[in-house]
Amino acid sequence: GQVFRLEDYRPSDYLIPLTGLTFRLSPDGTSVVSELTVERRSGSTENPPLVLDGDGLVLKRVEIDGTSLDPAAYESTPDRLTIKTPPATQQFRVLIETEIAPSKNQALMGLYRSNNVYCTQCEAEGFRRITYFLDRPDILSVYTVRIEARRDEAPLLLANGNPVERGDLADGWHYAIWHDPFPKPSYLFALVAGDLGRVADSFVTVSGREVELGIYVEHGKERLAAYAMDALKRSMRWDEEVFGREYDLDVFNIVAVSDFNMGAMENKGLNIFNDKYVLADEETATDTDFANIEAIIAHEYFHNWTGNRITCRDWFQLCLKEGLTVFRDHEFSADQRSRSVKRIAEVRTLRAHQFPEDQGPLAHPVRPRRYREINNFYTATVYEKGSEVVRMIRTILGKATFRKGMDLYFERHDGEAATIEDFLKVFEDVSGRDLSQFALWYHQAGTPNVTVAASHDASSQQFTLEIEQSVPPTPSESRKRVMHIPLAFGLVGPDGKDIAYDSVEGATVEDDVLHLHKRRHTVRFSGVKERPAISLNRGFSAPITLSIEQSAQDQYFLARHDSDAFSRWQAFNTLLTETLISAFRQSRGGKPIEFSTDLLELAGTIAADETLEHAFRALALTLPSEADIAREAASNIDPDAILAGREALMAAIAQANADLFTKLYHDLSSDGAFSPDAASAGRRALRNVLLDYLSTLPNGAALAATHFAEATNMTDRAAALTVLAHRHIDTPEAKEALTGFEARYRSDALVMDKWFQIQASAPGAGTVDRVKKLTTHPAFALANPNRVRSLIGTFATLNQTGFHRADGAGYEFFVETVLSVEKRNPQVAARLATALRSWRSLEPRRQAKAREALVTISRAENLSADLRDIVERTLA
Ligand code: HT7
Ligand code: ZN
Repeated sequence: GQVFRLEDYRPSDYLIPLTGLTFRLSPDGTSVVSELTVERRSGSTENPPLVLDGDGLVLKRVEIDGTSLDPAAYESTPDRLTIKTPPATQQFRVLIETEIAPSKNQALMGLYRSNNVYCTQCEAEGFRRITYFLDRPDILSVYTVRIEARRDEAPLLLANGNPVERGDLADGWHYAIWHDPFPKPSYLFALVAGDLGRVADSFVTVSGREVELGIYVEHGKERLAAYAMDALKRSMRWDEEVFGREYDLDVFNIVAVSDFNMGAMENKGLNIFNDKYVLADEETATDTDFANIEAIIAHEYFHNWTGNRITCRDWFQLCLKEGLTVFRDHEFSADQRSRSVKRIAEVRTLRAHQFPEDQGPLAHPVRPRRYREINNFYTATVYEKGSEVVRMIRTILGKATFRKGMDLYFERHDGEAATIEDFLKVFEDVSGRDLSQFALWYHQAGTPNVTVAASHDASSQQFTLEIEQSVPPTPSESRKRVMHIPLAFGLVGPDGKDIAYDSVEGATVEDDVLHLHKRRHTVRFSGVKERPAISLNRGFSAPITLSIEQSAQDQYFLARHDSDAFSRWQAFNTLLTETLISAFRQSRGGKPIEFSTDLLELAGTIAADETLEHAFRALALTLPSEADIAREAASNIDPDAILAGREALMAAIAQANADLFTKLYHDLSSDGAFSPDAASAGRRALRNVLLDYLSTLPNGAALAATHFAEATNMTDRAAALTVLAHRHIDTPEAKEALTGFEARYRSDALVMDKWFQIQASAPGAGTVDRVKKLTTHPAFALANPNRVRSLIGTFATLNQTGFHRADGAGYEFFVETVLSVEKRNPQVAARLATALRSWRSLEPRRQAKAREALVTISRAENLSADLRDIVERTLA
């Protein structure tokens, strides 16, 4: 396949200032007439061929300036239309008619059908599956779109921008015209046509303009969009208040569809969502679902400024919109909920998804320099690490200067297709700082390691840190440069308060942030009478791995007393992780597993500490996952031994705190009405974590069965079902709960996804066969990405013991499934295949089986570019 390189970027010879599109919609034969105003790039006196992108298109006709084009004057293939000698005028008009078949489109890119609704997905390169175009993000055009459809089939006709006109046509057809005044790249084009229910509301912007809001869902599901609508209005207000960004069209529409490759899409004025991220009520959605809906509604809305008004020059700049918009949605959720709890959750996600990517064969810089398939670069690195990089800019500049930089960014680049260099430049300009070393965070792949040794000298009252950074090699980048790492810190005194020091030398310190610019630093704090405990990387100020030589005593102390909530969580989590790694090694060596009573007691202290938020306590008590343990242990991984060690620690903590946990569990039962707010969700989270512990004790299955039977919301019901299916699968209680759940929700696809997920993640050798059998369940469909992700994706990413079964049965099933998904939807298949990326850290026997699986995929016939790219990089 072709390799695209950042350094090969050239502006296009032609621009398309205006685009008119007319769709005559029919499932098997939709006509698309595109009328383009094409312009030569200013200053250019030549008229080179006009080469338009296509993808599987059928061309019907071409006209230039109103005259049909002689077939000798152009060349067309399904993937390209070349107009050999365009008119020599500065501007000319091109008319192109193509025919497409939305009903046959199973890749869900371009124009397709989901539940009989016509919808589009154009990012990254889907527009070329609709019509020939300069399908690249630096070609900004003003679109006018006319949609024609049968009124009975599609009473609703939506496109980007503002509605202009609608009316009837002959033979039961009708039309609507939409105009989007803001120039946009083709990847933001969208159209929806069908028969949907509507939830209407309105929003008055800060300057007093009224915006009509609409959320469109399947008929009968309108009630389930109430939470999403509320989240939308909160997002709109927040962006005004925190970033000074006002909405700019008369309408803002969101459509929920059930077949969607990703979470949602920020098309200008017409966001299209995976219905999983719109529909919710307490009966069907968990607290995590509510939080995700809030975050994704906000994320897509925030793209209106970061992505749409200012877009990307090319796809190498993807993090310009994605990292920044993730940062904005993180800040929004932090303001709506608990900031410290949100931060802990973010870091857990980063470590679970981005660290393994950065530390494995698929590692790439936040701004990659090359790609073969852009769809494979919508990654945790671009999104989550991209957000962390923006957060570091704010840490370095301070909040006020950061905001000035953002204001300048919007002022300077509105209406443009920008680059990471443009983004960094605004912050250099407002701060007067040189960010060239900092820019390595965008250009250099890999997670930096920072090692720290601390020492105190009472006689000279000096506290010294020996700090060293290193970035491990990553594919095609063996030598790494030294990075600027901002580490927020505190020196914690015996009373738990941060102590003051007289002066510091050896590194720059500003506002309790230590700035590392060199490979090694010796940092000396003077005027430090007593040896403090060092709390480093507070709030996770830099996305690094940190190893500090620290006594267990200090770690316990920080876990009890650090004033920074994140670091307090981190200290306890580090204690747990170290314990679990040694438990894993003991279990692998066939030794009995023992735990320190201090640790078991501390778990009880945290659980009962009323000064801590419920959600914080729930997060602290959630043991590192099997995948977390595997990642931290790094090599020679045996998932069975990891599971055994983790289960042993669960049980030991539960036994040591049985009475306390039982009492807390009962005290936390809810009496009032359901609310999805963060405080109520926190109570449920803590109670459900306690259930998990208590279910390891005698009568655990009965307790979980009662929890299940008495649940009045999906959060509690799913938590109980998980405990039953994961820890007590062979009991009658588990069987009854699984059947009861299935009977109750059989016709609700999104809830059935949870039923698939819970079973697919059940540990143990038996799960492979159960998952295989579930692929024939009537609620399962290989063509639907949500179903595939729930059953197959969950099995491959959240089931360490099942997927990595020692005999390779998990892999065999996986390979077969990935290859059948690929036939319809290469993008979803490629993403599934990334589940094998950490194969080299497995113990030798599993490693060989995993490699065999990858090789089998790589040898399949007619492998898609998407899947080939992932598999070849994973094996390299
Ligand atoms: N910007 C959106 C990306 C997206 C996407 C990319 C490739 C294929 C399908 C897709 N659907 C959505 C999502 C976002 O970050 O907001
Ligand atoms: Zn995004």
